[in-house]
Amino acid sequence: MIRRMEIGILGVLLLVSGGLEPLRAEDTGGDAWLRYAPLETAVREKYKSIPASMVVLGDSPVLRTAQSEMTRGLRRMIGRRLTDAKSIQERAIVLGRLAAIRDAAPGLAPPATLAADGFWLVTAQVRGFDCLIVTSSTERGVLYGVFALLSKVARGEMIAPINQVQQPAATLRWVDQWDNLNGTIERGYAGASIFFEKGSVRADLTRVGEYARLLASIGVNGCTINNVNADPRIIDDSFLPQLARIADVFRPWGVQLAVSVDLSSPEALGNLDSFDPLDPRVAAWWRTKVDKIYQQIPDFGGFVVKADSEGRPGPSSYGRTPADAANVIALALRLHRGVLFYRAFVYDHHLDWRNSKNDRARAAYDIFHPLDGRFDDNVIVQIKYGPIDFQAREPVSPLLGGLEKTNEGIELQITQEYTGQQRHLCFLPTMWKEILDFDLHVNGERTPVKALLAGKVFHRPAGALVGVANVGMSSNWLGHPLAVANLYGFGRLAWDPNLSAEVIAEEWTRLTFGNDDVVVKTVTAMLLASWHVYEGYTGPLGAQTLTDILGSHYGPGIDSSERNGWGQWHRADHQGIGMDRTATGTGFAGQYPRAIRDLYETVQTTPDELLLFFHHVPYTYRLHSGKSVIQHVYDSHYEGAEQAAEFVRQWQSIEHRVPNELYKNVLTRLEYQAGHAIVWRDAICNWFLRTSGIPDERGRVGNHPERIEAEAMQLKGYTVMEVTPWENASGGTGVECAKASACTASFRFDRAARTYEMDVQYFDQNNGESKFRVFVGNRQVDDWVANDRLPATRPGGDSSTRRRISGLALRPGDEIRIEGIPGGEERAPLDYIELRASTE
Ligand code: GCV
Repeated sequence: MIRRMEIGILGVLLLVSGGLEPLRAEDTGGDAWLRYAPLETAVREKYKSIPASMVVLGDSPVLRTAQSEMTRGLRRMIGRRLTDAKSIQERAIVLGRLAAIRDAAPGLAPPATLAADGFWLVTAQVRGFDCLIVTSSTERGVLYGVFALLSKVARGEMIAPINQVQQPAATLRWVDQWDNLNGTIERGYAGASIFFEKGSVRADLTRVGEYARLLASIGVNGCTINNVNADPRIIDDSFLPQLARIADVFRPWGVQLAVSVDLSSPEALGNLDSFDPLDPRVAAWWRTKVDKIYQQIPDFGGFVVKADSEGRPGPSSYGRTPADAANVIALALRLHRGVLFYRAFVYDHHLDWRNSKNDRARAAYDIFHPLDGRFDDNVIVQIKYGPIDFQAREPVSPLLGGLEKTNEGIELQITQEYTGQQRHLCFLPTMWKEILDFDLHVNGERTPVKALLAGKVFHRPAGALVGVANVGMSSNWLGHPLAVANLYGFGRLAWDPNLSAEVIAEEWTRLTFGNDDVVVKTVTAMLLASWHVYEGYTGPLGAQTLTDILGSHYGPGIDSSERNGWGQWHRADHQGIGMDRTATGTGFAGQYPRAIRDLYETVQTTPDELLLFFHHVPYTYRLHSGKSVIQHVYDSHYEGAEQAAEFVRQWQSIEHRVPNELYKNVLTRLEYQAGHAIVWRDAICNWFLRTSGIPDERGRVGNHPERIEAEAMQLKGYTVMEVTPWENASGGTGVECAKASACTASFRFDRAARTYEMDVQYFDQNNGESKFRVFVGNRQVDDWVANDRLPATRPGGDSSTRRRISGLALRPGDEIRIEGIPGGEERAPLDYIELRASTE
């Protein structure tokens, strides 16, 4: 552990050696990638030509924000104290909308096409003075330009001379929050809501302002603040002044406020006996409601609707279509230039699993494709990237290619619901890039998803990228310090889907950690590898994330998807695995344009990574890689778990290059992830070994010579417990202590004398805090409290975790004893210990 003084010395060393001023622990929180750390003297030299005076043409909340952000950024990074001037009388930074710039500098030739929110950064002479101009057709665009310029400075990029235009790909770049009015967040993994508390909007909205600043810096221009499983009260008349407070905080950052609404609101709030979208009383109710909202929030963005989905009320109650439901509200919004996002996540979660023709994946296309052209122009159909639900791997939703006369938006998930819940490192822009670049070949033409979303292919008035963010009160917004890269990456891709995942990862790393090349290289490499690693140990070959789909969506739960109506089936039996979605099966592949349909219809042409999404094959089926399916399952899980352990080593290699507190925080998470990857690996491999009866060619699965099962130890007080499902505990069982006092599990060590690393695998529930102590003979070698907040109230794959004790000197005959004292409802449950000879 480095002490504070040593950090100081380290900081001085880094400065002397030419790096950025070291990142301080307090820099890693609210400011995220906007920390504007002071640049080292040699780097500042690059920016010495930046003018010392700033002229802002015009006045508005957004322009004032742009001005203060520029002032703040340049002061902190290069020590430049900008003076404000009214007009251009000397070298100046000039901020303003195009119209104002044209007046002030008639000689300038702005680019012919500067789309709304797009900006132009240019160095030019104005009235004989060298100026650095940031301009756009909108004020928001000017703010975006300021952020872009500051980002370049932070990353040490040259900014003079400059002549650069940046345009957003899609008009609507929104984030959705799934916050509930009581302050919780559905699928939120970073603390309480920044918006709501105990049924009201928070009194202190400081964090909301900070969030809006982050969003603006990546070009996000709208934020829906509440759960799509909406509480009707969100638009109750009495609530509107509270919403207006949030809009006031968003406004200076150019972020439009939006809310999710419950389709039955006319009934729930309006005392009507119906919410039938074709009932004129319902239409009138929405009109009045929307007018009232705009009276208080003139720049209100619009609504998001989840209907007829997972128990939400919807137009099907009246035999109406999603288009009927969307249009009645959209009409009310249109008068105010508001938009309506109607989610295509509509499906029956009571499907008959016995019917092999049933397929949840078909639902969005089956319901929405026939309605193409029936949605009003201010409606955007919001489509999850895959046909199921944010799995670690899914094919692109065919609906994205199935709407030609309807605005469409893609829904990506920043919050890692099925991808490790911010406890596992999983950098998602790598996945999103594959989706956005995927060419759907609509009408036989080149039609990458990103072009469809830009609205260019079918000349739509709007297109959208929406990210479900679910940031919370956690000081770093998303819980895992490295998960923040996903929020950054979403915004960057929404702005420019042509950016590569590599560029985004590197930008974020530089902005967050500084320009130390070793850190940049290491963190970037970890980010870029992480999605494949996560996929590798959680779900093979497009079988989806094999998690507990009925509960937490977190740990392994291979069979939980089967024999129920939720339709996340993989159909594994003792002979084979996979859903037949071809013409002989559910016909889902037929929803794609011909070239893609043909690709997926045929088992030989289907890419390995999606094989089981489209085909049911025997375990012995040979992949393009030459491996059998079953061996791939084993290998990918072993490789994935090894690579997760490698993240720990990679992070350790930059120990003295990042602040100690941040270092420890990330290290703890990566070590946990490496342990949990083994839980995943073992659960999946053991389950498939038992189900298929085909052994691992390399003999690893089911063989753990370094493991001593708790149930095989000498138990005092502890009793053997069955864990359900069985594969989530080693050997299917563990031990628990049903007493109020201590229980012990012990064994005699019988291997060679030397130093060992010992992992104690135990279960850490969130409904109690057990205490553990480990002894070698009479010597206590470790103790800890099981007080993590894992999403589990019982022993199993969600709660299974490990304690690593390093440098343990052992001799044959030593007694190793684990003492567990239950706390609350947690009975100090243990699974096994594993002993490996230390390598150091
Ligand atoms: C907000 C999944 C999630 C739900 C979520 C739903 C949706 O099913 O598990 O928590 O509900 O998707 O996107 O509407």
